[in-house]
Amino acid sequence: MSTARISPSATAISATIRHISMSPPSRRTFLTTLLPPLVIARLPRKHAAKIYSKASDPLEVCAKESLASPSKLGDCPFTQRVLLTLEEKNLPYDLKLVDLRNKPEWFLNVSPEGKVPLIKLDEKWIPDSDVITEALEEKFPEPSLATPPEKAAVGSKIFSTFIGFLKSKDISDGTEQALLDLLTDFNSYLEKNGPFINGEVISATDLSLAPKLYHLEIALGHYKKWYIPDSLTYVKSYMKTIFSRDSFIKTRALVEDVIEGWRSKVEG
Ligand SMILES: N[C@@H](CCC(=O)N[C@@H](CS)C(=O)NCC(=O)O)C(=O)O
Repeated sequence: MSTARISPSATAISATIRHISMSPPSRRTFLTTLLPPLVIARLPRKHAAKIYSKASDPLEVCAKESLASPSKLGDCPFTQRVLLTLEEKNLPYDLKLVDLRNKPEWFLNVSPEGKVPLIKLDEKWIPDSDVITEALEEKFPEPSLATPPEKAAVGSKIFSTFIGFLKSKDISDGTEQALLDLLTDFNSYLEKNGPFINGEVISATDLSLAPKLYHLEIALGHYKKWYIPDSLTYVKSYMKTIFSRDSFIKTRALVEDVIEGWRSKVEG
């Protein structure tokens, strides 16, 4: 009689952490495994550096767990920004989903502020999407996602202005107009400089802004029946283009999570 050995699943080991491997090993991971170090060392420096600068093991990322569907990715735009960066750089990663309503001890030990996203780089857990995306750009420079400094602040006030409008209970307090003005400026910017913030290529600033526009569209549509005017054609097509990229589809939050995530801001 034969016996089968069953290993406990990650879910069984921990109710609050779940691991989801999001990518197969990249081509360069394959190369580092296949090519002996001596061969890599003999390659022209440019190629050798590229091969060595790829993560061979999946990078560990802590992300918010969905409220609507446990064991799915939750609704954090800062986490999506980090995941989009990993996807666009073709870096493999393992997600550790954290229930933010019931933060596990191990998570609080590595994230003193108790916030996601968090990534493990060189054996250290690093918090904050600004710091993480900069570190990824430095460590894995290709393909480059760097936005030229003079364009890095484009659209940066849209998110806080959207929150002001979402929370507003007074229709004449100017928050709607403030958001409309910023979106109109962004539309003009894209008309002259688009289709992305840095022209023809997607870059870090798009990956920061797009998840926030996704939240804006869902939350304002749901709570205020407010939609970005069709006349802002460049903004509309910018969103459509980015929202339909594979990287975005793979890392976006569920609509019901986004709605639930903003409820306290609207009602509170
Ligand atoms: N500035 C941080 C903000 C991160 C942040 O606020 N994350 C939220 C989730 S979207 C969080 O972890 N909040 C803690 C909580 O809900 O308890 C970044 O850019 O990473």
